[in-house]
Amino acid sequence: MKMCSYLRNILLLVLLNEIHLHTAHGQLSDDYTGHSNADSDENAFDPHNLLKYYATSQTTKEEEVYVFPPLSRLDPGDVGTIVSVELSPGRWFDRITRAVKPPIFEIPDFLSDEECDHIINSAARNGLGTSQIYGEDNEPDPNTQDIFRVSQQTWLNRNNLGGMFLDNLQNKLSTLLNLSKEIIKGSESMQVVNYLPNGHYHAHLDSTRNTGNKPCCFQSSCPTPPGPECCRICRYATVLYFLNNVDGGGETAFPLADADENTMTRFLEGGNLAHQWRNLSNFCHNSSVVIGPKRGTAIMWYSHLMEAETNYLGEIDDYSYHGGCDVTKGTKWIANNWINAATYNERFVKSIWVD
Ligand SMILES: O=C(O)CCC(=O)C(=O)O
Repeated sequence: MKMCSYLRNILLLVLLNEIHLHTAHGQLSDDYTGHSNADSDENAFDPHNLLKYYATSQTTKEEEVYVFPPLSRLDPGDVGTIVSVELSPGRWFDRITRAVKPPIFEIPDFLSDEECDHIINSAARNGLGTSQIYGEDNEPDPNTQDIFRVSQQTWLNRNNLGGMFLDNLQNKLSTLLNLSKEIIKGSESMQVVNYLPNGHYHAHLDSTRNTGNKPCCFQSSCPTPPGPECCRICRYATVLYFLNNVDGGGETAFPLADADENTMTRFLEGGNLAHQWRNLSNFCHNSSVVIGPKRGTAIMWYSHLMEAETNYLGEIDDYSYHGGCDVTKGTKWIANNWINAATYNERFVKSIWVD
């Protein structure tokens, strides 16, 4: 009896191994030929995970073995490198490297004036509310009365933006980031943010450190809005769009981009230095990368490393701290597209945003 079930498990393992490699390979050859596929690497294949997955599945039918597409990563080259990229048929854009650690790119004129207006108008129609910080109340600091994030925000989906607009944007993002369209479509909705004078967002990370065993929010059934008690935020990359020209201030700043290790160690020790550097009302122009808000420009950066052995979501990148400096005059509109990605261990779990 024992022998029988042993043989059945061996048979199952061989079968699932074949299905798994077939599915992962199909995904890759469709979407980005020429990239390494960690799952076809024998060292990366972990049969225990597959058996665990099978234990929760009802059948061995091929379509039930889902694999999240592996990631890729743009090579930034040196600071100042300009690469011309065709992001939609016949339309070329400059991709300028602004930092290497993390890779930060600026893409001027990524959105047209009409596209910027369309996003602002859709947000205004939807209505904006006071911006929140994930899982925390945005209360004033008791010592300084300083508020960490001062802005209004809303979320826009396909219903708000329209199918054609969103499809075009998602195609462009998939090409820009060299990531499968499935990853882009399975990512969070677009967040639109409006700042008035004195509005800002002090330096923060867009994603959560993977310390506990909580699932990624985009792969879990947490209540809305999700909180840190339930899931962690898994944002591999951010694409931020400046939607208008600002009369004064409103830069996006990265206080630690390309910093040396010593500086990072001192920052991570916390205390006064970290507090000062994160306060962009004071520190904005001491930051190593400061990008002025120019209508239509997109900034793109990675908040996580990519795990080299697997090509899935790696550690959070502490060099990616960033925020919005004080608006000193006028108003500032931006939008964020956060690109969610799975870790190797969670690669069999689909995004809740796709069917
Ligand atoms: O407003 C900016 O320039 C930065 C915004 C930001 O960091 C965010 O919304 O997460």
